Amino acid sequence: MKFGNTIRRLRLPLAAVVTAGVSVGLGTLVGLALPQYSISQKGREFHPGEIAITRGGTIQIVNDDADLLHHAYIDSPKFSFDSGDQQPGSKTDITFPVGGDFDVLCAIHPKMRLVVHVK
Ligand SMILES: [Cu+2]
Repeated sequence: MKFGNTIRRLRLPLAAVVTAGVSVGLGTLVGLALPQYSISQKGREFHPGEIAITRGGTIQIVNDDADLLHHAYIDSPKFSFDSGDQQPGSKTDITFPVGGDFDVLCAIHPKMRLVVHVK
């Protein structure tokens, strides 16, 4: 990890964020400084199942799957995350500080997979 490098990269224009061509059928972008993408977990699936964001971006995973518990996590050499148990109705933010392609998985439902491309 070279922090100098990371800091330099963070200065990339955030305006490039929205050009990722992602169709987010969910949620509403409300003019926040940083775009926040909303991911549904209905039917034991992430919707959308794939998303592209820029470094420093945040996605929000919403457990809108009735009374089911989910448990989102990322286990990669570059970046790890663990939501703990996601209670029904809860919202979990994940901010990606580094670039790369990441799988968000569910510890309870092995078939659930969300691919996040961070540029
Ligand atoms: Cu799950």
